[in-house]
Amino acid sequence: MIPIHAYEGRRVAVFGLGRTGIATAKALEAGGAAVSCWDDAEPSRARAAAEGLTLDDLNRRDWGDIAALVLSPGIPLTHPKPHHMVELAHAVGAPIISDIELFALALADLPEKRRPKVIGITGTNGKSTTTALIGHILRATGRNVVVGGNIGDAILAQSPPRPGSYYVLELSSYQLDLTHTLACDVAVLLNVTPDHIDRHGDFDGYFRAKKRLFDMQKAGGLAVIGIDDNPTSAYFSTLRRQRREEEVIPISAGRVFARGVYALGDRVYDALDCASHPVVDLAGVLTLPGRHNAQNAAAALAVVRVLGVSGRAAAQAMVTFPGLPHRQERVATIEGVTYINDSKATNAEAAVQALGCYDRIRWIVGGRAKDGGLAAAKSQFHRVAKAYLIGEAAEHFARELEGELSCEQCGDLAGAIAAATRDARKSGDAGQVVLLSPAAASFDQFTSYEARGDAFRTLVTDQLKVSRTPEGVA
Ligand code: UMA
Repeated sequence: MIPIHAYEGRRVAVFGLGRTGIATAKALEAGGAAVSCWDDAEPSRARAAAEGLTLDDLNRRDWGDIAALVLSPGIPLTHPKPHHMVELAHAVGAPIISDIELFALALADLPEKRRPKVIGITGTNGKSTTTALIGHILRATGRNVVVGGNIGDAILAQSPPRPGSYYVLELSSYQLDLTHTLACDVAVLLNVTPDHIDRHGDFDGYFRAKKRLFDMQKAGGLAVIGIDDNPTSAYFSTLRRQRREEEVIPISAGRVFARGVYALGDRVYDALDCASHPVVDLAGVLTLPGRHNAQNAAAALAVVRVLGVSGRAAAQAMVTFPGLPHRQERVATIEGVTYINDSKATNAEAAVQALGCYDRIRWIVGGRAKDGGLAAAKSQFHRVAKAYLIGEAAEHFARELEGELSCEQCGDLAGAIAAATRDARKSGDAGQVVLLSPAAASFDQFTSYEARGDAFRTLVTDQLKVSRTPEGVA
C-alpha cells in the first residue's frame, strides 16, 4: 500500500467503494487522514465494512469539514449528469480528485532523487497491452517496476515508491478527468476514436480528458504520440509546435518517418537517434498479433528506448511477453476449433482489430451497444463465416448486419458458444476460430468485461465437455 499523507489530520470523503475506493480509503487512513466512506450500493458498503472501513452516509452528513472528495472513476463527474456527491463537493468548494491524483501528491512530497520514473499511457484501444508490455520489458531488463492505474489493482494498493523504480500507469479518460498534477516523465497517446461519449458529453470532451496527460507534464517530459488517426496526428503537430522537437516522438504502424519508431508489416523499426533499423519481428511473437499490436509494440519500444533500454534487449523481452487475459487470449483448441477470448473489445474499433487477425471466424458479438454500433468493424466482415448475436444489442446488431453477414440470435454466451461450435464442426473446414469480440459493453449480462471473458473461458474449457486435440489448451 502507498500511504497518503497529503490530507493528514483532515477529513476526506471517499465515494465509490470498488477496487479504487477501498484502496484509497486505506491509503488515506494509513497517512493519518480521517475518511468518510460511502457507496450507492449496499453490497459495496458491506464489502468495505468487512475490510474495516468506516461507513459514513455522505448524503446525510454536513460537508463543512470535508477537505476533498475522492471519486471512483466509474462515477459520473459531468455527464450524463454530475452525481449528487459531485454537487455536494462543489457546494463546499472541496476539490474532486482521483486516486491517481493522490498518488501524484505522494510523489510530489518525495525529494527529486528518490522520485520514481512515471510512465503514463492513454488512448482508446491498446493501452492495457502497451502498459503491460512496457512493464514486461522494463522488468525483463532488471528494473523494479509497478504496473497499475486502469489495469489490475488500484494504484494505491501497490508497493510504495522506491528510488530508481518505474511506475507504468494505464490511465483512462475517467481517471484523467479527476487528476490535476501527475507529471509523467514519459506520456503516451496511442489513438483516439469515439468512446465513453456518455461520460464526456462529446468527442471533444473525451479527447480533452486524454490530453490532460500531456498538459500536466513538466518541462523536459517526453510525449510519445501515435499518428495513425487524424485527431492524434493533429495533436502531434500541436505538441511539436509547443515543445522541443526531440521531446515529441511519433509512433506509427504503417507510416515511415525520419525520427521516431514505426512498424511496417511485422517489423518494428527504431529511428530514434540514428538511421532507421529493424529491431524486432513480431511474426515470432504470438501474443502480439495484428496491426494494432504493431502500434502497441512501436509505442512500447519508443518508451523503453528513451528510458535507456537497448533495442536488442527490448526485442528479446518482447518475445517472452505473455499477453493479457481477455485480449485475443487463445483459450483452447478443441477438435480443430480455436476459441479466442477478446472480451475486452467493448467497441467496434477494438473488435475490428481481432477480426483482422483470423479467417473463417465464428463471431460472438453483442452486449450493450455503444454509439456507432458495428460500423467500424465492417472492413473485416469478409473474414467472418457467421455472427452469433448475444445480449441487449442483438436485435439492433442483426439489423445492422442484414445483407452483410449470416446471423443467428443466441441470447447469451452459452447459447452462442454452443451454436458456433456446432457450425464449426459441421463445416469441417480447417482452422476455424470461435471469437468472442463483442464490440459492446458487458453490463447488460455481466458485471464487467473480465466477468464476461472469464465466463467464456469457463464455458469453453468446462462446459463443452468435449475431448481436446493434442494441441490442448493454447
Ligand atoms: N458506484 C456508486 N454510484 C454510481 C456508480 C458507481 O456508488 O453512480 C459505486 C459502485 O456501486 C461500486 C463502485 O462505485 O461499488 C465502482 O467504482 P468504479 O466503477 O470506479 O470501479 P472500480 O472497482 O473502482 O474500478 C476502477 C476502474 N473502473 C472504471 O473505470 C469503470 C477499473 O477499470 C480499474 O481497473 C480500477 O478502478 C483500478 O484502478 C476497469 C474499466 O472498465 C478496467 N475501465 C474503463 C475502461 O477500460 O474502458 C474506463
